[in-house]
Amino acid sequence: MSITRHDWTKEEIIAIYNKPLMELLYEAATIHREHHDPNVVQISTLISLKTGGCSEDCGYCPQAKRYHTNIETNPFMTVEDVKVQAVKAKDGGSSRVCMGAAWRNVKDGPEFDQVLEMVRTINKMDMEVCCTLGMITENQAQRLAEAGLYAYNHNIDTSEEYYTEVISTRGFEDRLQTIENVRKTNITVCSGGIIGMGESIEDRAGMLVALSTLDPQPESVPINALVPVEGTPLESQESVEIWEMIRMVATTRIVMPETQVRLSAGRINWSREGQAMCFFAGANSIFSGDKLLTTPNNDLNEDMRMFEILGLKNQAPFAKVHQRESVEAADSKFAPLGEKPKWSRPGHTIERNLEATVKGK
Ligand code: SAM
Ligand code: DTB
Ligand code: SF4
Repeated sequence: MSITRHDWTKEEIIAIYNKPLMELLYEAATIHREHHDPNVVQISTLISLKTGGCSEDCGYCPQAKRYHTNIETNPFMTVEDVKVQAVKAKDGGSSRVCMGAAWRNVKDGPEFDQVLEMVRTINKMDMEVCCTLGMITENQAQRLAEAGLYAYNHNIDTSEEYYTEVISTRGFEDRLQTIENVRKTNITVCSGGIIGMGESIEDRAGMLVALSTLDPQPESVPINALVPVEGTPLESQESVEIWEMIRMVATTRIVMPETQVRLSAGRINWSREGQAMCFFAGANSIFSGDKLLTTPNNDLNEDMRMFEILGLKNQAPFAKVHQRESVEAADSKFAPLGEKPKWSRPGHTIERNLEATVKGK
């Protein structure tokens, strides 16, 4: 069984990334099978609570107001509308709802209170809830945790060196600080980045060093391929080839064996065969639904057909919590008395998780 290391160097990661593809795939797939069921893929659905008008200058982002992109903006969503979309997502086989807002950071007040209510509402539907709202303080993370938030997404996006080429309005350190704030609660960390922004392989490796040396490593790592959007500084960037995505997924899997690796933006451009190779290389999560935040995503029926062809099953909500709790229950005679399991969350018992069944397709 491969162990989880927190001391990966950039040189080691570059060497992995550049291995002959068949060797890289074999190594990644072997590690993947040691830690995960290779036939199970988790599905998340995105909901954009507040679209566009953002003050930041992230060079890839259609939601930054300074770039005058052609996106549909919307007023802050109501709890009722979110609930309707979450029901739809659950019916479509999703185990997690991820709510995004085009904010630099979270501000205490009525909108944040509404987000907390949305978190409580989705939690009651027995779905994992994730938020991506920009920077948050430790206190805000704690309030989200109390509402039942399962994961917080905050990407580092690229290497520390390349970061300043893409974003100037907030620093790499600020990103790490938010991740640290989330880590102080029982919310799981979702953090990854984007390839195809003009960065080098060294930068891709640098990003993986930053993520893999976190201890604990993020529980999920989204790998986005840049979706070039007209009006943004990166509008003319050439799309990444599927081979680069496969290499990036495989390398991520090798350096972060336990994490959930999510195929994120850009998936709409890939063939079923390309995606199948990504799953073989260790990807075990996708975003489903016809839209990401502002850009189109793969058709749900197409995705379900792909799952059928590949014999993939979608993961039940809280499957990971359940898995951890069973291991911990078996080991309990060795656990220090009174210690709370790392993965325990308010409102979720083993019984409830057992009720959640993995849908066939
Ligand atoms: N405003 C919040 C923030 O910046 O953390 C949350 C939403 S933001 C859109 C979430 C992530 O989506 C970004 O960090 C970036 O990695 C990804 N993303 C945004 N636009 C993208 C694009 N055009 N292509 C690929 N990924 C993109
Ligand atoms: C992540 O890493 N990718 C998702 C989610 N986390 C929030 C967002 C992708 C956005 C792609 C561009 C858009 O649709 O606006
Ligand atoms: Fe704003 Fe987030 Fe887009 Fe950056 S990535 S411009 S912070 S919405």
